[in-house]
This record gives sequence, structure tokens and C-alpha cells, in this order.
Amino acid sequence: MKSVLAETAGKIRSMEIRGAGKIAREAVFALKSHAESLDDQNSSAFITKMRSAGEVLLSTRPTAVSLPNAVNIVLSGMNGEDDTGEIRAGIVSRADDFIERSNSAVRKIGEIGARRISDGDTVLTHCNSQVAIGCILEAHRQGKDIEVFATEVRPRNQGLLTIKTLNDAGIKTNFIVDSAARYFMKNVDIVVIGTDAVTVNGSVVNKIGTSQIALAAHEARTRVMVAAETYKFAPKTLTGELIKIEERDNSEVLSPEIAEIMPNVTVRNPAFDITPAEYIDLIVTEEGAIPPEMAYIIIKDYLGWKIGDFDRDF
Ligand code: RUB
Repeated sequence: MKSVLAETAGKIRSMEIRGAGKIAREAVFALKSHAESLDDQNSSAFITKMRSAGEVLLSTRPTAVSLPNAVNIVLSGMNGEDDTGEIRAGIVSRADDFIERSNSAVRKIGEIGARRISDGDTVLTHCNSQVAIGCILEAHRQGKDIEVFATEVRPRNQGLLTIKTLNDAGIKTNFIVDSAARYFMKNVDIVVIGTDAVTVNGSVVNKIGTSQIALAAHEARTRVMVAAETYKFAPKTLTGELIKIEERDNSEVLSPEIAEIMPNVTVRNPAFDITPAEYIDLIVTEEGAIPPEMAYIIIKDYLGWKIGDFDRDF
């Protein structure tokens, strides 16, 4: 039987588990189960095994910074001086705490973000972000009359998940191909999206196509609101480290049969892109709504990182 760790890593890689928040929570749960399943009495062997479990999870998908942040939060407190039981108990307690705080952040962001969506607004969302959709659902729950444009999200069609949720909630929704975003932008009051990573200068890494949508919104003077738990902020960008953009398999875009008869064609399939801070009006975190320029404060005050901390991997 596959361990929870191997199963979770496989599901994150294949995108059965997807979306930055969910990836972080499931990875943390896998670390907790792994810690509970190891029967080592020797604390240094236990720590080494937990570190390799962290590496397995980190190798699954490179872009969502919620993953290294979550692994770091759970594993960084391991102390070789303690006995194995204490180290295990620490991991379990930090994992439970992370999952609880993450779920509570999703609820709080929904409430804070919903305040920025007014009665009568038309909202555009891209991809399938639990926190972005949470803001839209909460605005609807409060009785605001809203309408949504949701994109298809080629090549993995996460838009289908989004329209299902919106439809089930009874929200009037328009489903559009990704390339129709600029065409409809004149009808949109606010773009609401999630993120996989926010850099220290307030740039937002999200599903491929987000930056084009933000550019069209900027041109149309439509507001862009990003929903982001504080663990989506990327500490290592403090010293200029770049967020790695995942490039996924060709077959997601072009079937191997067609690719085979076109040897001069190369498929490029980046899963994410980067939207500069100047195209973003607001980032809603569980600690409140901030302008993107304040990203540094989140990294410093809420994640507790400062320059010089970079051997803090776990
Ligand atoms: C998902 C995506 C989402 C963010 C935020 O990409 O780009 O907008 O991860 O999601 P993929 P959430 O489908 O490739 O994982 O708010 O749910 O964390």
C-alpha cells in the first residue's frame, strides 16, 4: 500500500490536488501522517527522514510558494536535542495549527474581500482559486446582486470547477474563452483572482493568462483584487530569488499524435505568469487588505523573515 506521503506527492504532481492553498494543507497533512508512521527511536534518523519527506513534497510542483512555506513552518521547529516523541508531537501540533489557520484565513479573506464587491458589480475571475471564489460567494451570500465572468482556463480547464461552484450557489455566470477577457472587460467592475506566490515587490504569480487580464483591466480602469493568505508571500524574493514558473507537459496542449506529424513545432506550456504590482489595486490577506507595495511587511511581520535568514530551509 502506498504511504500517504507518496500518494499526496503523486496527486499534487498530477494536479488531482491543485490550487496553492489546498496543496499546502494536503502537504502538511501528509507530513503529519508521515511523522506518525515512522517508528524510529533515534531522533537524528527521524529528523533526516522527515527532511527527505519535505523534499519529496517540494519536488512536486515548483511555483506555489505556499508549499515551501508550509513545509518550513511544520519542519523548522525540529530539534535534535529532543527525543523522537517530542519532535513528532511538535510536528503534529504545528501541522494541525497550520491547517486550522489556513481554513480560518480562507473564511476571513472571503469576508474582507466581499466588502470590496458592491451590489450590482460584475466580477471577472480566472482559474479556480478557493479564496477568490470565497470573496465572490460571500458577496452573494450577503445579498449583493452580482454577475460573474469566468474564463475557461486552457489547457487544464479549471474554469469548469469555478462555474460549477458559482452555478450551485445560484450566481449568474458567463463562461468565456480566455482570449475573450479583453473583449468583455468594459462590462467588468472588478477582477478577483487568487495567487500561487506574491513577491516582495508586490508582483503576483498566478495561472497563465492572469497578466493579460490584468493588463486589459488596467487599460479599462477596472480594479484588480488578489486574494492571498499570508503564506502565499515568498520570503526568498527578499534577496532577489525569482519564483520558478512551472512548464508542464506538451501533451496538455497538443495531442502526441498531432505533435508527431509536426516535427518543427514546439509546444510551450507555462502554467503561471507574473503580474507586476502596478496592475494590482489590492491584495486581500487574512490580516487585512493591503496595497501590493506592502508585501514586504507581510513577509517581515507575519512570516517573520528578514534578510540574512536564508539558511532557514527547515
Ligand atoms: C491554480 C491557480 C490558483 C492559485 C490560487 O493553478 O492558479 O489561482 O493556486 O488558488 P493550478 P487558491 O490549477 O495549476 O494549481 O486560492 O485555491 O489557493
